[in-house]
Amino acid sequence: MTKQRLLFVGPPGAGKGTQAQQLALRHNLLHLSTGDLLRAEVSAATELGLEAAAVMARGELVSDALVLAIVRSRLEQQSASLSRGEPGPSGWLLDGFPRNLAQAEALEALLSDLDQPIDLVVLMELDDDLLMQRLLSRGRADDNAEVIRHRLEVYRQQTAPLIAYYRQRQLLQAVDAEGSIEAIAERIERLLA
Ligand code: B4P
Repeated sequence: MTKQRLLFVGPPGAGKGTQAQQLALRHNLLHLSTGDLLRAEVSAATELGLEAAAVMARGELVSDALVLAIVRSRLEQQSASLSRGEPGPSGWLLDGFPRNLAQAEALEALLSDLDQPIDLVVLMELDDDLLMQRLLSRGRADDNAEVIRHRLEVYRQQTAPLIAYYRQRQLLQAVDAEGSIEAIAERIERLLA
């Protein structure tokens, strides 16, 4: 059976969101992007959004408690709906979460409660120069050279340790994230079989 509980990890701009969205559609997976969920809270000007906005604009990580609460409620909802026999995706794809070891450990505990182990962690790898180019041309509010440099630094310090964490658990597969969107999608598909 195809792997259906997936994490996408990689530096900002590697294309996690781009690939995750398409893959989730192709395989009918629940797509949870913590970046998108946070941006939705910011646009709706909720209390949570107001708290997250300034942190995101600086290129730093929003608090673990806040992000965890969002992911936990979505995964618990899906699990409850599945156990009631309701139609809907049975697998999921977490994009941009976890982003540090504390989040990874909290996720491990949550997934053990739900009895839903991770099948695969996809690491998208790309050079800093290309990351910078892609993000500058995307032009989101947090995509300016100074903030991008800071996000790359935060990635190296806080997120990159996840590579060893998941490699040790034999879950990690790296993908070259340079090339066309279609070529990268094919590389990822090969890992799912
Ligand atoms: P995210 O929303 O996760 O975004 P990202 O890492 O910047 O981008 P991604 O890798 O998804 O790239 P994309 O597909 O868009 O994070 C934003 C912020 O949210 C963080 O800085 C943080 O503050 C907060 N946050 C999120 N999750 C958190 C967590 N768990 N804990 C704490 N804080 C959290 O692609 C980038 C660009 O490249 C796009 O323009 C795309 O069109 C282009 N592109 C994609 N693939 C391409 C290809 N093959 N060739 C050319 N261009 C390509």
